[in-house]
Amino acid sequence: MQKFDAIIVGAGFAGLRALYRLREMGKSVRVLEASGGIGGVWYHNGYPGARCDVESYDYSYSFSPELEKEWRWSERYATQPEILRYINHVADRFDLRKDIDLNTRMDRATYDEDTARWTIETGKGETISAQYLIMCVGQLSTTKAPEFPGQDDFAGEIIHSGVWPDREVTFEGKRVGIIGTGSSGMQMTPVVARAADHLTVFQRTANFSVPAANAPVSDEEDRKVKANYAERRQQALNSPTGLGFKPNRQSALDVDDAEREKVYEAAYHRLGFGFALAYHDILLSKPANDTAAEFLRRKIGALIDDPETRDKLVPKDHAFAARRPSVDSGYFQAFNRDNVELADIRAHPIVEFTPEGLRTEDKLHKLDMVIFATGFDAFTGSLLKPEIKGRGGMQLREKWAAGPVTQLGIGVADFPNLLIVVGPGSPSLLSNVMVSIEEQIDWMSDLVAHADAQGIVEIEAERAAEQAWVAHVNERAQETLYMTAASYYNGAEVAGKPRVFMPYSGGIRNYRRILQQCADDGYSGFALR
Ligand code: N01
Repeated sequence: MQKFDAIIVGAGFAGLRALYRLREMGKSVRVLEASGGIGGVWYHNGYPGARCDVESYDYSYSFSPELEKEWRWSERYATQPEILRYINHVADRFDLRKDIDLNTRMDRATYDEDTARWTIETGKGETISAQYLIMCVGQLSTTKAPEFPGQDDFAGEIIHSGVWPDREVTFEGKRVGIIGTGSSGMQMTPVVARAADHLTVFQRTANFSVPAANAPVSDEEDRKVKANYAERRQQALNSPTGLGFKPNRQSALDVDDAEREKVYEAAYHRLGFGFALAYHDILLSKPANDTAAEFLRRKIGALIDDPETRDKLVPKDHAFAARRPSVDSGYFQAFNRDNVELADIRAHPIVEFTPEGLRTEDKLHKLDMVIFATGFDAFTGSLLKPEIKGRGGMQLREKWAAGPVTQLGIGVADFPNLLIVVGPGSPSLLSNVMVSIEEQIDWMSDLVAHADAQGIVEIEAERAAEQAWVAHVNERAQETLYMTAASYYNGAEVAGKPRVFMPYSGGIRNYRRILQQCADDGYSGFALR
């Protein structure tokens, strides 16, 4: 049996960062990656128009000033191919590939209480022993797709945005349908619209979106960012969501209409996702939120020519950002094209596939290709896919049957030496995930170093601490508007999933303070043996 200090599951941004750090500490490490390449979600989400909606300079590693200096982002919001090039560059530059096993899925991990080690079984039939099992499997990496009657009889092609095929997909001369209007559907719509003969977008819920205001990065801008990079990183660490600009601390209700309009107008044209931070209480107070939502409804409405289409596309049924808003590049404008049609499947649901296309309650949509942009089993999907057995054979699936339970989003009682990166209970998808990844991995590595120095072989979350943390995560969520909408933040995206709030909504800065306090208190809430 092969033996390592740590097995890392997943070779996305988190997995590579964990590998780099642990190797730096002199640990023997292996990364198991189920797919044929590195990059995690950026490997799989190669759909047209895929790009990051966090600015490139913020959505990048901060651990190496040399890397920061030498990498040149070409656009303010990087496309998926550019991000994939970046992570491949990182892997080569730091010689990470030699410790990554591609096409190797972890099927099972079993904790051995006598040796305080995990026994890991892979899809290749290997058995590996490791002291630490570090899950870097991503929050949006297990796709979900509805199954409609007649799907197998469809004569055309069906593709999911989250497992985009590794070959050229063309739309020319085709009638294409996109199901889903989250970030993926909204990003691909304008690109597919330009190429396809005809595009039908099947919308169940109208979603808020803010323009990306994407642009090429000039040499001067690049120089400017790099000259103050450390400051920008610090800013992100001290912000609620890990974005590199100063959030407004004012209430939207403390200013007059004209002033508010001015602030929203500036944020709308510049901040993208950061529009939600235009005032500090947009996600805390419904009246404050109403001002932002009303502004955006006006903006969105003004982009759409046809009144009936406009009425369907303007979101009305949830508070702005209570569900994840999108950052788009011409989504709403795409519906002004003659070849683009909106199918309101809230009013007329999809009934079935036929060999010719999709039948909704009101008509048959003839299609050559259907793209499912229907999202993911978020937060827990990929953590619960393998069989993970802790103390006494307890399964993580059993332990989390009523929703994920963690200490600080990192450790789980009865699952010693299991460490989760950007999992449920951490700021995760409510933050610039790159900031969260680096923060958590550095903290975990310090914990491991502390354990080593003290001769400790087993790190385990304490049950009481775990319960207190879950209660705190819920309390913080109750202070916000997140629970007023059904979304993947609260388990509504998968039928039968526990309806609990998954991420920590207290912000990056608070979370950092809590982690620091925990470390200062000798890693309180973790039993170290
Ligand atoms: O998935 P989603 P996504 N019948 O869950 C609809 C990140 N991301 O892949 O809202 C019909 O947001 C569903 O309808 P409804 C980002 O965090 C980042 O778009 O449930 N429709 C919804 O419209 C994002 O939030 C980037 O009523 C069905 C859509 O499918 C997350 O990934 C880019 C349906 C799913 O939307 C997920 O985005 C892309 C059904 N049975 C994504 N089931 C970046 O830029 C679902 N839908 C970094």
